[in-house]
Amino acid sequence: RLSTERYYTHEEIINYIDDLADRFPRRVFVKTVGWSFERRVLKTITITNGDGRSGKKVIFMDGGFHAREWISPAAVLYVIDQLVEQFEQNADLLEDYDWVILPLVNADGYEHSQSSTLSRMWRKTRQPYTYAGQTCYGADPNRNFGFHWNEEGASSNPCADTYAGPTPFSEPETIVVRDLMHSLADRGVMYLTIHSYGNYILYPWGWTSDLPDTWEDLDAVARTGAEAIKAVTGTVYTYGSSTNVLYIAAGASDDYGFYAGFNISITMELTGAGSIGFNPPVTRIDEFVTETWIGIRAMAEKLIEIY
Ligand code: 0X9
Ligand code: ZN
Repeated sequence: RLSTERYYTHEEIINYIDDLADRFPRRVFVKTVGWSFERRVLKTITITNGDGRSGKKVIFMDGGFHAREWISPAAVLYVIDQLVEQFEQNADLLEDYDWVILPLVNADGYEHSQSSTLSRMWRKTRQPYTYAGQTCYGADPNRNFGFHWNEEGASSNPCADTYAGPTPFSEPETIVVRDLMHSLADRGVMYLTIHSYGNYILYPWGWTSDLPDTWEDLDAVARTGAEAIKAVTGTVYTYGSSTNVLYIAAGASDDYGFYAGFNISITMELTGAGSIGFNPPVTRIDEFVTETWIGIRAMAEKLIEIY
């Protein structure tokens, strides 16, 4: 069973989903979707109710874009655990929807941030970029998507934490997410990407302060998630468009997913504040991932009601 008492390594995350596919061969499918720059394997887990019906609508979720946001892959694994191991309680979420989940996008950065306390706050990927005789590592995967790329809230400096990369999709990891989005787009109803921290439920746009035409649906889903969490744990999540409630930042995956055809696209910034920040103590992982699940479950239920 999944442990919420420690943070997993990349290898443990892969082993965990591979093991579920072995144990639940009718309901769970694991697929290699690519490799990171340093050749770590990237795998998705597809969770179904096992009825064999193909062409269902899809919820696509990912985690671990930013290396230091360790609670993100932990929360995504907990969602996987609920949908697979607690299937009976969650069968309604899998009746007309399949869930496709990529638990760890930035495998290289994540491993780097676990390698020493000096690297604990690493954010980006690990591909080296040399500029004016200086080598710096990585692009910000959440500034690397090819939609209004590098327009606002991103940097052209390879040494900056929000480096957009030399070109859109310069990182193998963002190519993997882009290609998954396009391959799922005709069935894709919701894209959920899990970050930390700050307690936000964000929807497009993040490249402009304008709202999409369908902002009321986006707002209804986000509000449902925030209200569910508030009701159960008391934690207050702020919801709204990325630009309007957080800051403007172009080239992120949420805007790209919405542009690619997902009706609902949400970035969740999980709990972690003050001295906890990016580093929730292992004793609180369980509390934060169960809280996240309450919000995600409520948003999925709302989605199923609307679409
Ligand atoms: O800046 C980001 O990439 C996200 N915040 S984080 O602290 N996890 O780095 C927010 C992204 C919100 N979405 C857009 N701006 N499109
Ligand atoms: Zn992040």
